Amino acid sequence: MSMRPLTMSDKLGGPEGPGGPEGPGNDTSLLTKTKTKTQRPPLYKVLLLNDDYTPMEFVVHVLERFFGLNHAQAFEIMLTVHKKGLAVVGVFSAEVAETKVAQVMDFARRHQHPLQCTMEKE
Ligand code: TYC
Repeated sequence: MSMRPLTMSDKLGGPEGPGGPEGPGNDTSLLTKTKTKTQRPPLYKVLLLNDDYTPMEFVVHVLERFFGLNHAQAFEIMLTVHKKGLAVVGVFSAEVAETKVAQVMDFARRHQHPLQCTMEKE
């Protein structure tokens, strides 16, 4: 029995690999990954500012009423503002921060206290 030597055209796995140029074993394609970036909305710090006239009890009440703090937390933040000049009382979305600032400013004005509340982008 005589055998001729194998050649490339016998497709048994020459330089191109088994199955020809794109066949199994010779995948030269690049993988494309799709990365989904989740967008977080910008956050805003709501700040309370110190002044010489607003009563401490009024500030504590504001913190309990509009920021959902318990009495101890409210008293602590009020004291921080009193001693340091200002404090962050919460971090919120733009819409919620704007509402809190407006509520505090309106409440202080109605009670004729000069209490100031502002917001700033984080
Ligand atoms: N400094 C005020 C006082 O001595 C108290 C105060 C605290 C006022 C916090 C404003 O945001 C404030 N009566």
